[in-house]
Amino acid sequence: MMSLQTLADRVDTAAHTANAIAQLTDEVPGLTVEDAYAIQALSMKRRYARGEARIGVKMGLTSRAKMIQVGVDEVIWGRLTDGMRLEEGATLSRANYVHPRAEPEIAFLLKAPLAGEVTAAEAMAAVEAIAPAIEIIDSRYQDFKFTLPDVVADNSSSSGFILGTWFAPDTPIDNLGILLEADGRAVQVGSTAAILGHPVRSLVAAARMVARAGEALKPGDIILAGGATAAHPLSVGMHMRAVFQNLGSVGITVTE
Ligand code: OOG
Ligand code: MG
Repeated sequence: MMSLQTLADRVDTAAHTANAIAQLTDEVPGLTVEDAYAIQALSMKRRYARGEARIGVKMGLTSRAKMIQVGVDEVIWGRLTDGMRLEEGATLSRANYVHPRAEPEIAFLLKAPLAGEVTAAEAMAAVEAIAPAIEIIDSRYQDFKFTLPDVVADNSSSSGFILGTWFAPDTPIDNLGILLEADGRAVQVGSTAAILGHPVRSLVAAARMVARAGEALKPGDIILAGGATAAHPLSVGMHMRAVFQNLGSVGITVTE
């Protein structure tokens, strides 16, 4: 069996250089989800060594639309760094990605730690603010095709995110309409209710899953709840905008 470090080096280099690779499970069919989270942790160590800092986590495959699009039906998580954050209204350079896609999400900002089994009420009590967001995902695997261990090892396709305006934590987010627009044309329509029935359930899952890895969600952490709709591919020149009922919009323009 290939060492987990070798596989971590491989996914990290693919992300760092924006080059597609074959699925790890092509070569290591027995790769477990546990191995995959260990590979993710090792690959993130390389990013931290390059100067990036962990600033939160992202949850993935928390809606049916997302599970169906990628053919994996388990909730997953990955780590977010300051290097992945893009400013609202800024540009994204297509050259830095393999095959980027955008998806509308809800972001939580924490004011208190969260770890292990917590209730939805306990999770909400730890929230400082809520924002609309776009996540940029970019699988490092050829053709955006992967199995569950592959995507987990690849930091759950994390590659960028853009946050809109922060709102008070008691802002209702259980069923807000969402429109994802590419150059002003609606490409996805959905609701925050698609995220596990309520985005707070994703925060509850984050507390549990991150604790299983021996870590905790900390004050100041940003947690992305997962795409409410299928993701849409980004191309050069495109203006991508997500419009959220009551929460405003978040946008990004793609350059070469
Ligand atoms: C995996 C990451 C999923 C989400 O919000 O569901 C994700 C992928 O689709 O490549 O970020
Ligand atoms: Mg996502």
